[in-house]
Amino acid sequence: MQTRVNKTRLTLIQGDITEQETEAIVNAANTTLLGGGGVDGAIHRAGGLTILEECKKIRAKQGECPTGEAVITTGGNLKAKYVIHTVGPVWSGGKRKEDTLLHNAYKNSLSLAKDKGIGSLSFPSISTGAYGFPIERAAEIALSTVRNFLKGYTFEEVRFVLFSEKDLNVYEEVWEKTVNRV
Ligand code: AR6
Repeated sequence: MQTRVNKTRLTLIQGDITEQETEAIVNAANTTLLGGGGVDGAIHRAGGLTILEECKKIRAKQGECPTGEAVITTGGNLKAKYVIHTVGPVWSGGKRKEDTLLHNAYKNSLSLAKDKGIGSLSFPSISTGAYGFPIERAAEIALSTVRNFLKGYTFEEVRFVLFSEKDLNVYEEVWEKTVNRV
């Protein structure tokens, strides 16, 4: 699905985020910034060791990356020039500020992209894999955070890359609902 939010192209597709040619891709990392499974593992595998080296430098400077925050490295061997590493919350029932923290992860990634002058970026579905965040609730937060950000800023494109067809359907349905609510 492709649509426009003001002047920004918003795309929802099924695919592998490591193959995207947007200027940046977003990684669903953990606070250590040292890699892991899921998207994180795939990005480090495809991007090569440069990304890990840069993550280590960031750690040496600022320590771990708190949940909801974001940092940026180059894209190593990826098509994308940059990787924005953000940390989503671990789902633990919804009473530990998970919604706000997930919102912050998207918002801080978008702000970092804006500050760097990045024209296009791809997001995975942050926190809905190993971290167990219910996907429909996560999709509502992801899409509304992006939509609000795009009220005040224009990218060429913001893309959501969903790994499964099922996840893509959830995001598309949530998007339709959101649009109709406006
Ligand atoms: N492209 C796009 N989406 C993917 C890909 C891919 N190549 N691989 C998996 N997904 P997860 P989280 C989907 O677990 O929940 C890591 O170990 C996946 O199907 O990657 O934020 C980190 O180091 C799911 O829908 O991220 C952290 O410790 C979504 O990406 C922890 O997992 C997110 O799943 C973060 O957990």
